[in-house]
Amino acid sequence: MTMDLFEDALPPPWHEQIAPGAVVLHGFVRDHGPELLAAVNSVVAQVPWRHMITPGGYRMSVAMSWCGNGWTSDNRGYRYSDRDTRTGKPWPPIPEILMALADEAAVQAGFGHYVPDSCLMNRYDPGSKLSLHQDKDENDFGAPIVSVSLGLPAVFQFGGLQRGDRARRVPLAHGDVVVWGGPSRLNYHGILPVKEGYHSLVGPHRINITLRKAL
Ligand code: MD6
Ligand code: FE
Repeated sequence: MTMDLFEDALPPPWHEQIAPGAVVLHGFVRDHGPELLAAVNSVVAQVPWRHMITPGGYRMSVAMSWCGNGWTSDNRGYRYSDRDTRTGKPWPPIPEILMALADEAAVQAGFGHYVPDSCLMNRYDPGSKLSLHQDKDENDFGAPIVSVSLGLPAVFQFGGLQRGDRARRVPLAHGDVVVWGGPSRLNYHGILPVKEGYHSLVGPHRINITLRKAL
């Protein structure tokens, strides 16, 4: 007789390639939720969640915070900066646990050691979504992006280089990490509306953390 009945019904961590240069490390940080959430909260205490306005004038349903090089706006729109250009105050540094996670995930995914300089955080409440977009405001497309999912599950859409390309749907759960670069670095992607729910650690939210080389 085994003790299986007493264990979580979660599958063991596994790696899934979803496109050339894009790998999902399923369950990679599943056991580190409390520390990661503490790191998020320490940043949010300094850079409160905010709903950005898109270049087209729409308020995003996703709330954002950041550290390292974050967003700042001027009369030409948003851009990455190491500080809030309106106050001159630097954004908080990227917490050590997130720097370590980014490096380990990039190595596991085959990209080698990684030192990001930017960390964007997204909070999705039920119904929030992120429409198909490209991440192209970074200066270095040679570096991967490490993307961490916490809390409520969501469906990640992953398309091609043209907005109209067929997008596959990838379910992401609490603790999954996507590492993404190389030939699919500029592919369109998005998040379908998050379903109602309650996560025992995170509550009624999904939180996504992306670690990047922006400047
Ligand atoms: C999200 N992520 O998962 C949204 N972008 O909430 C992104 O838009 C994203 O996960 C670039 C690379 C990885 C990502
Ligand atoms: Fe993105």
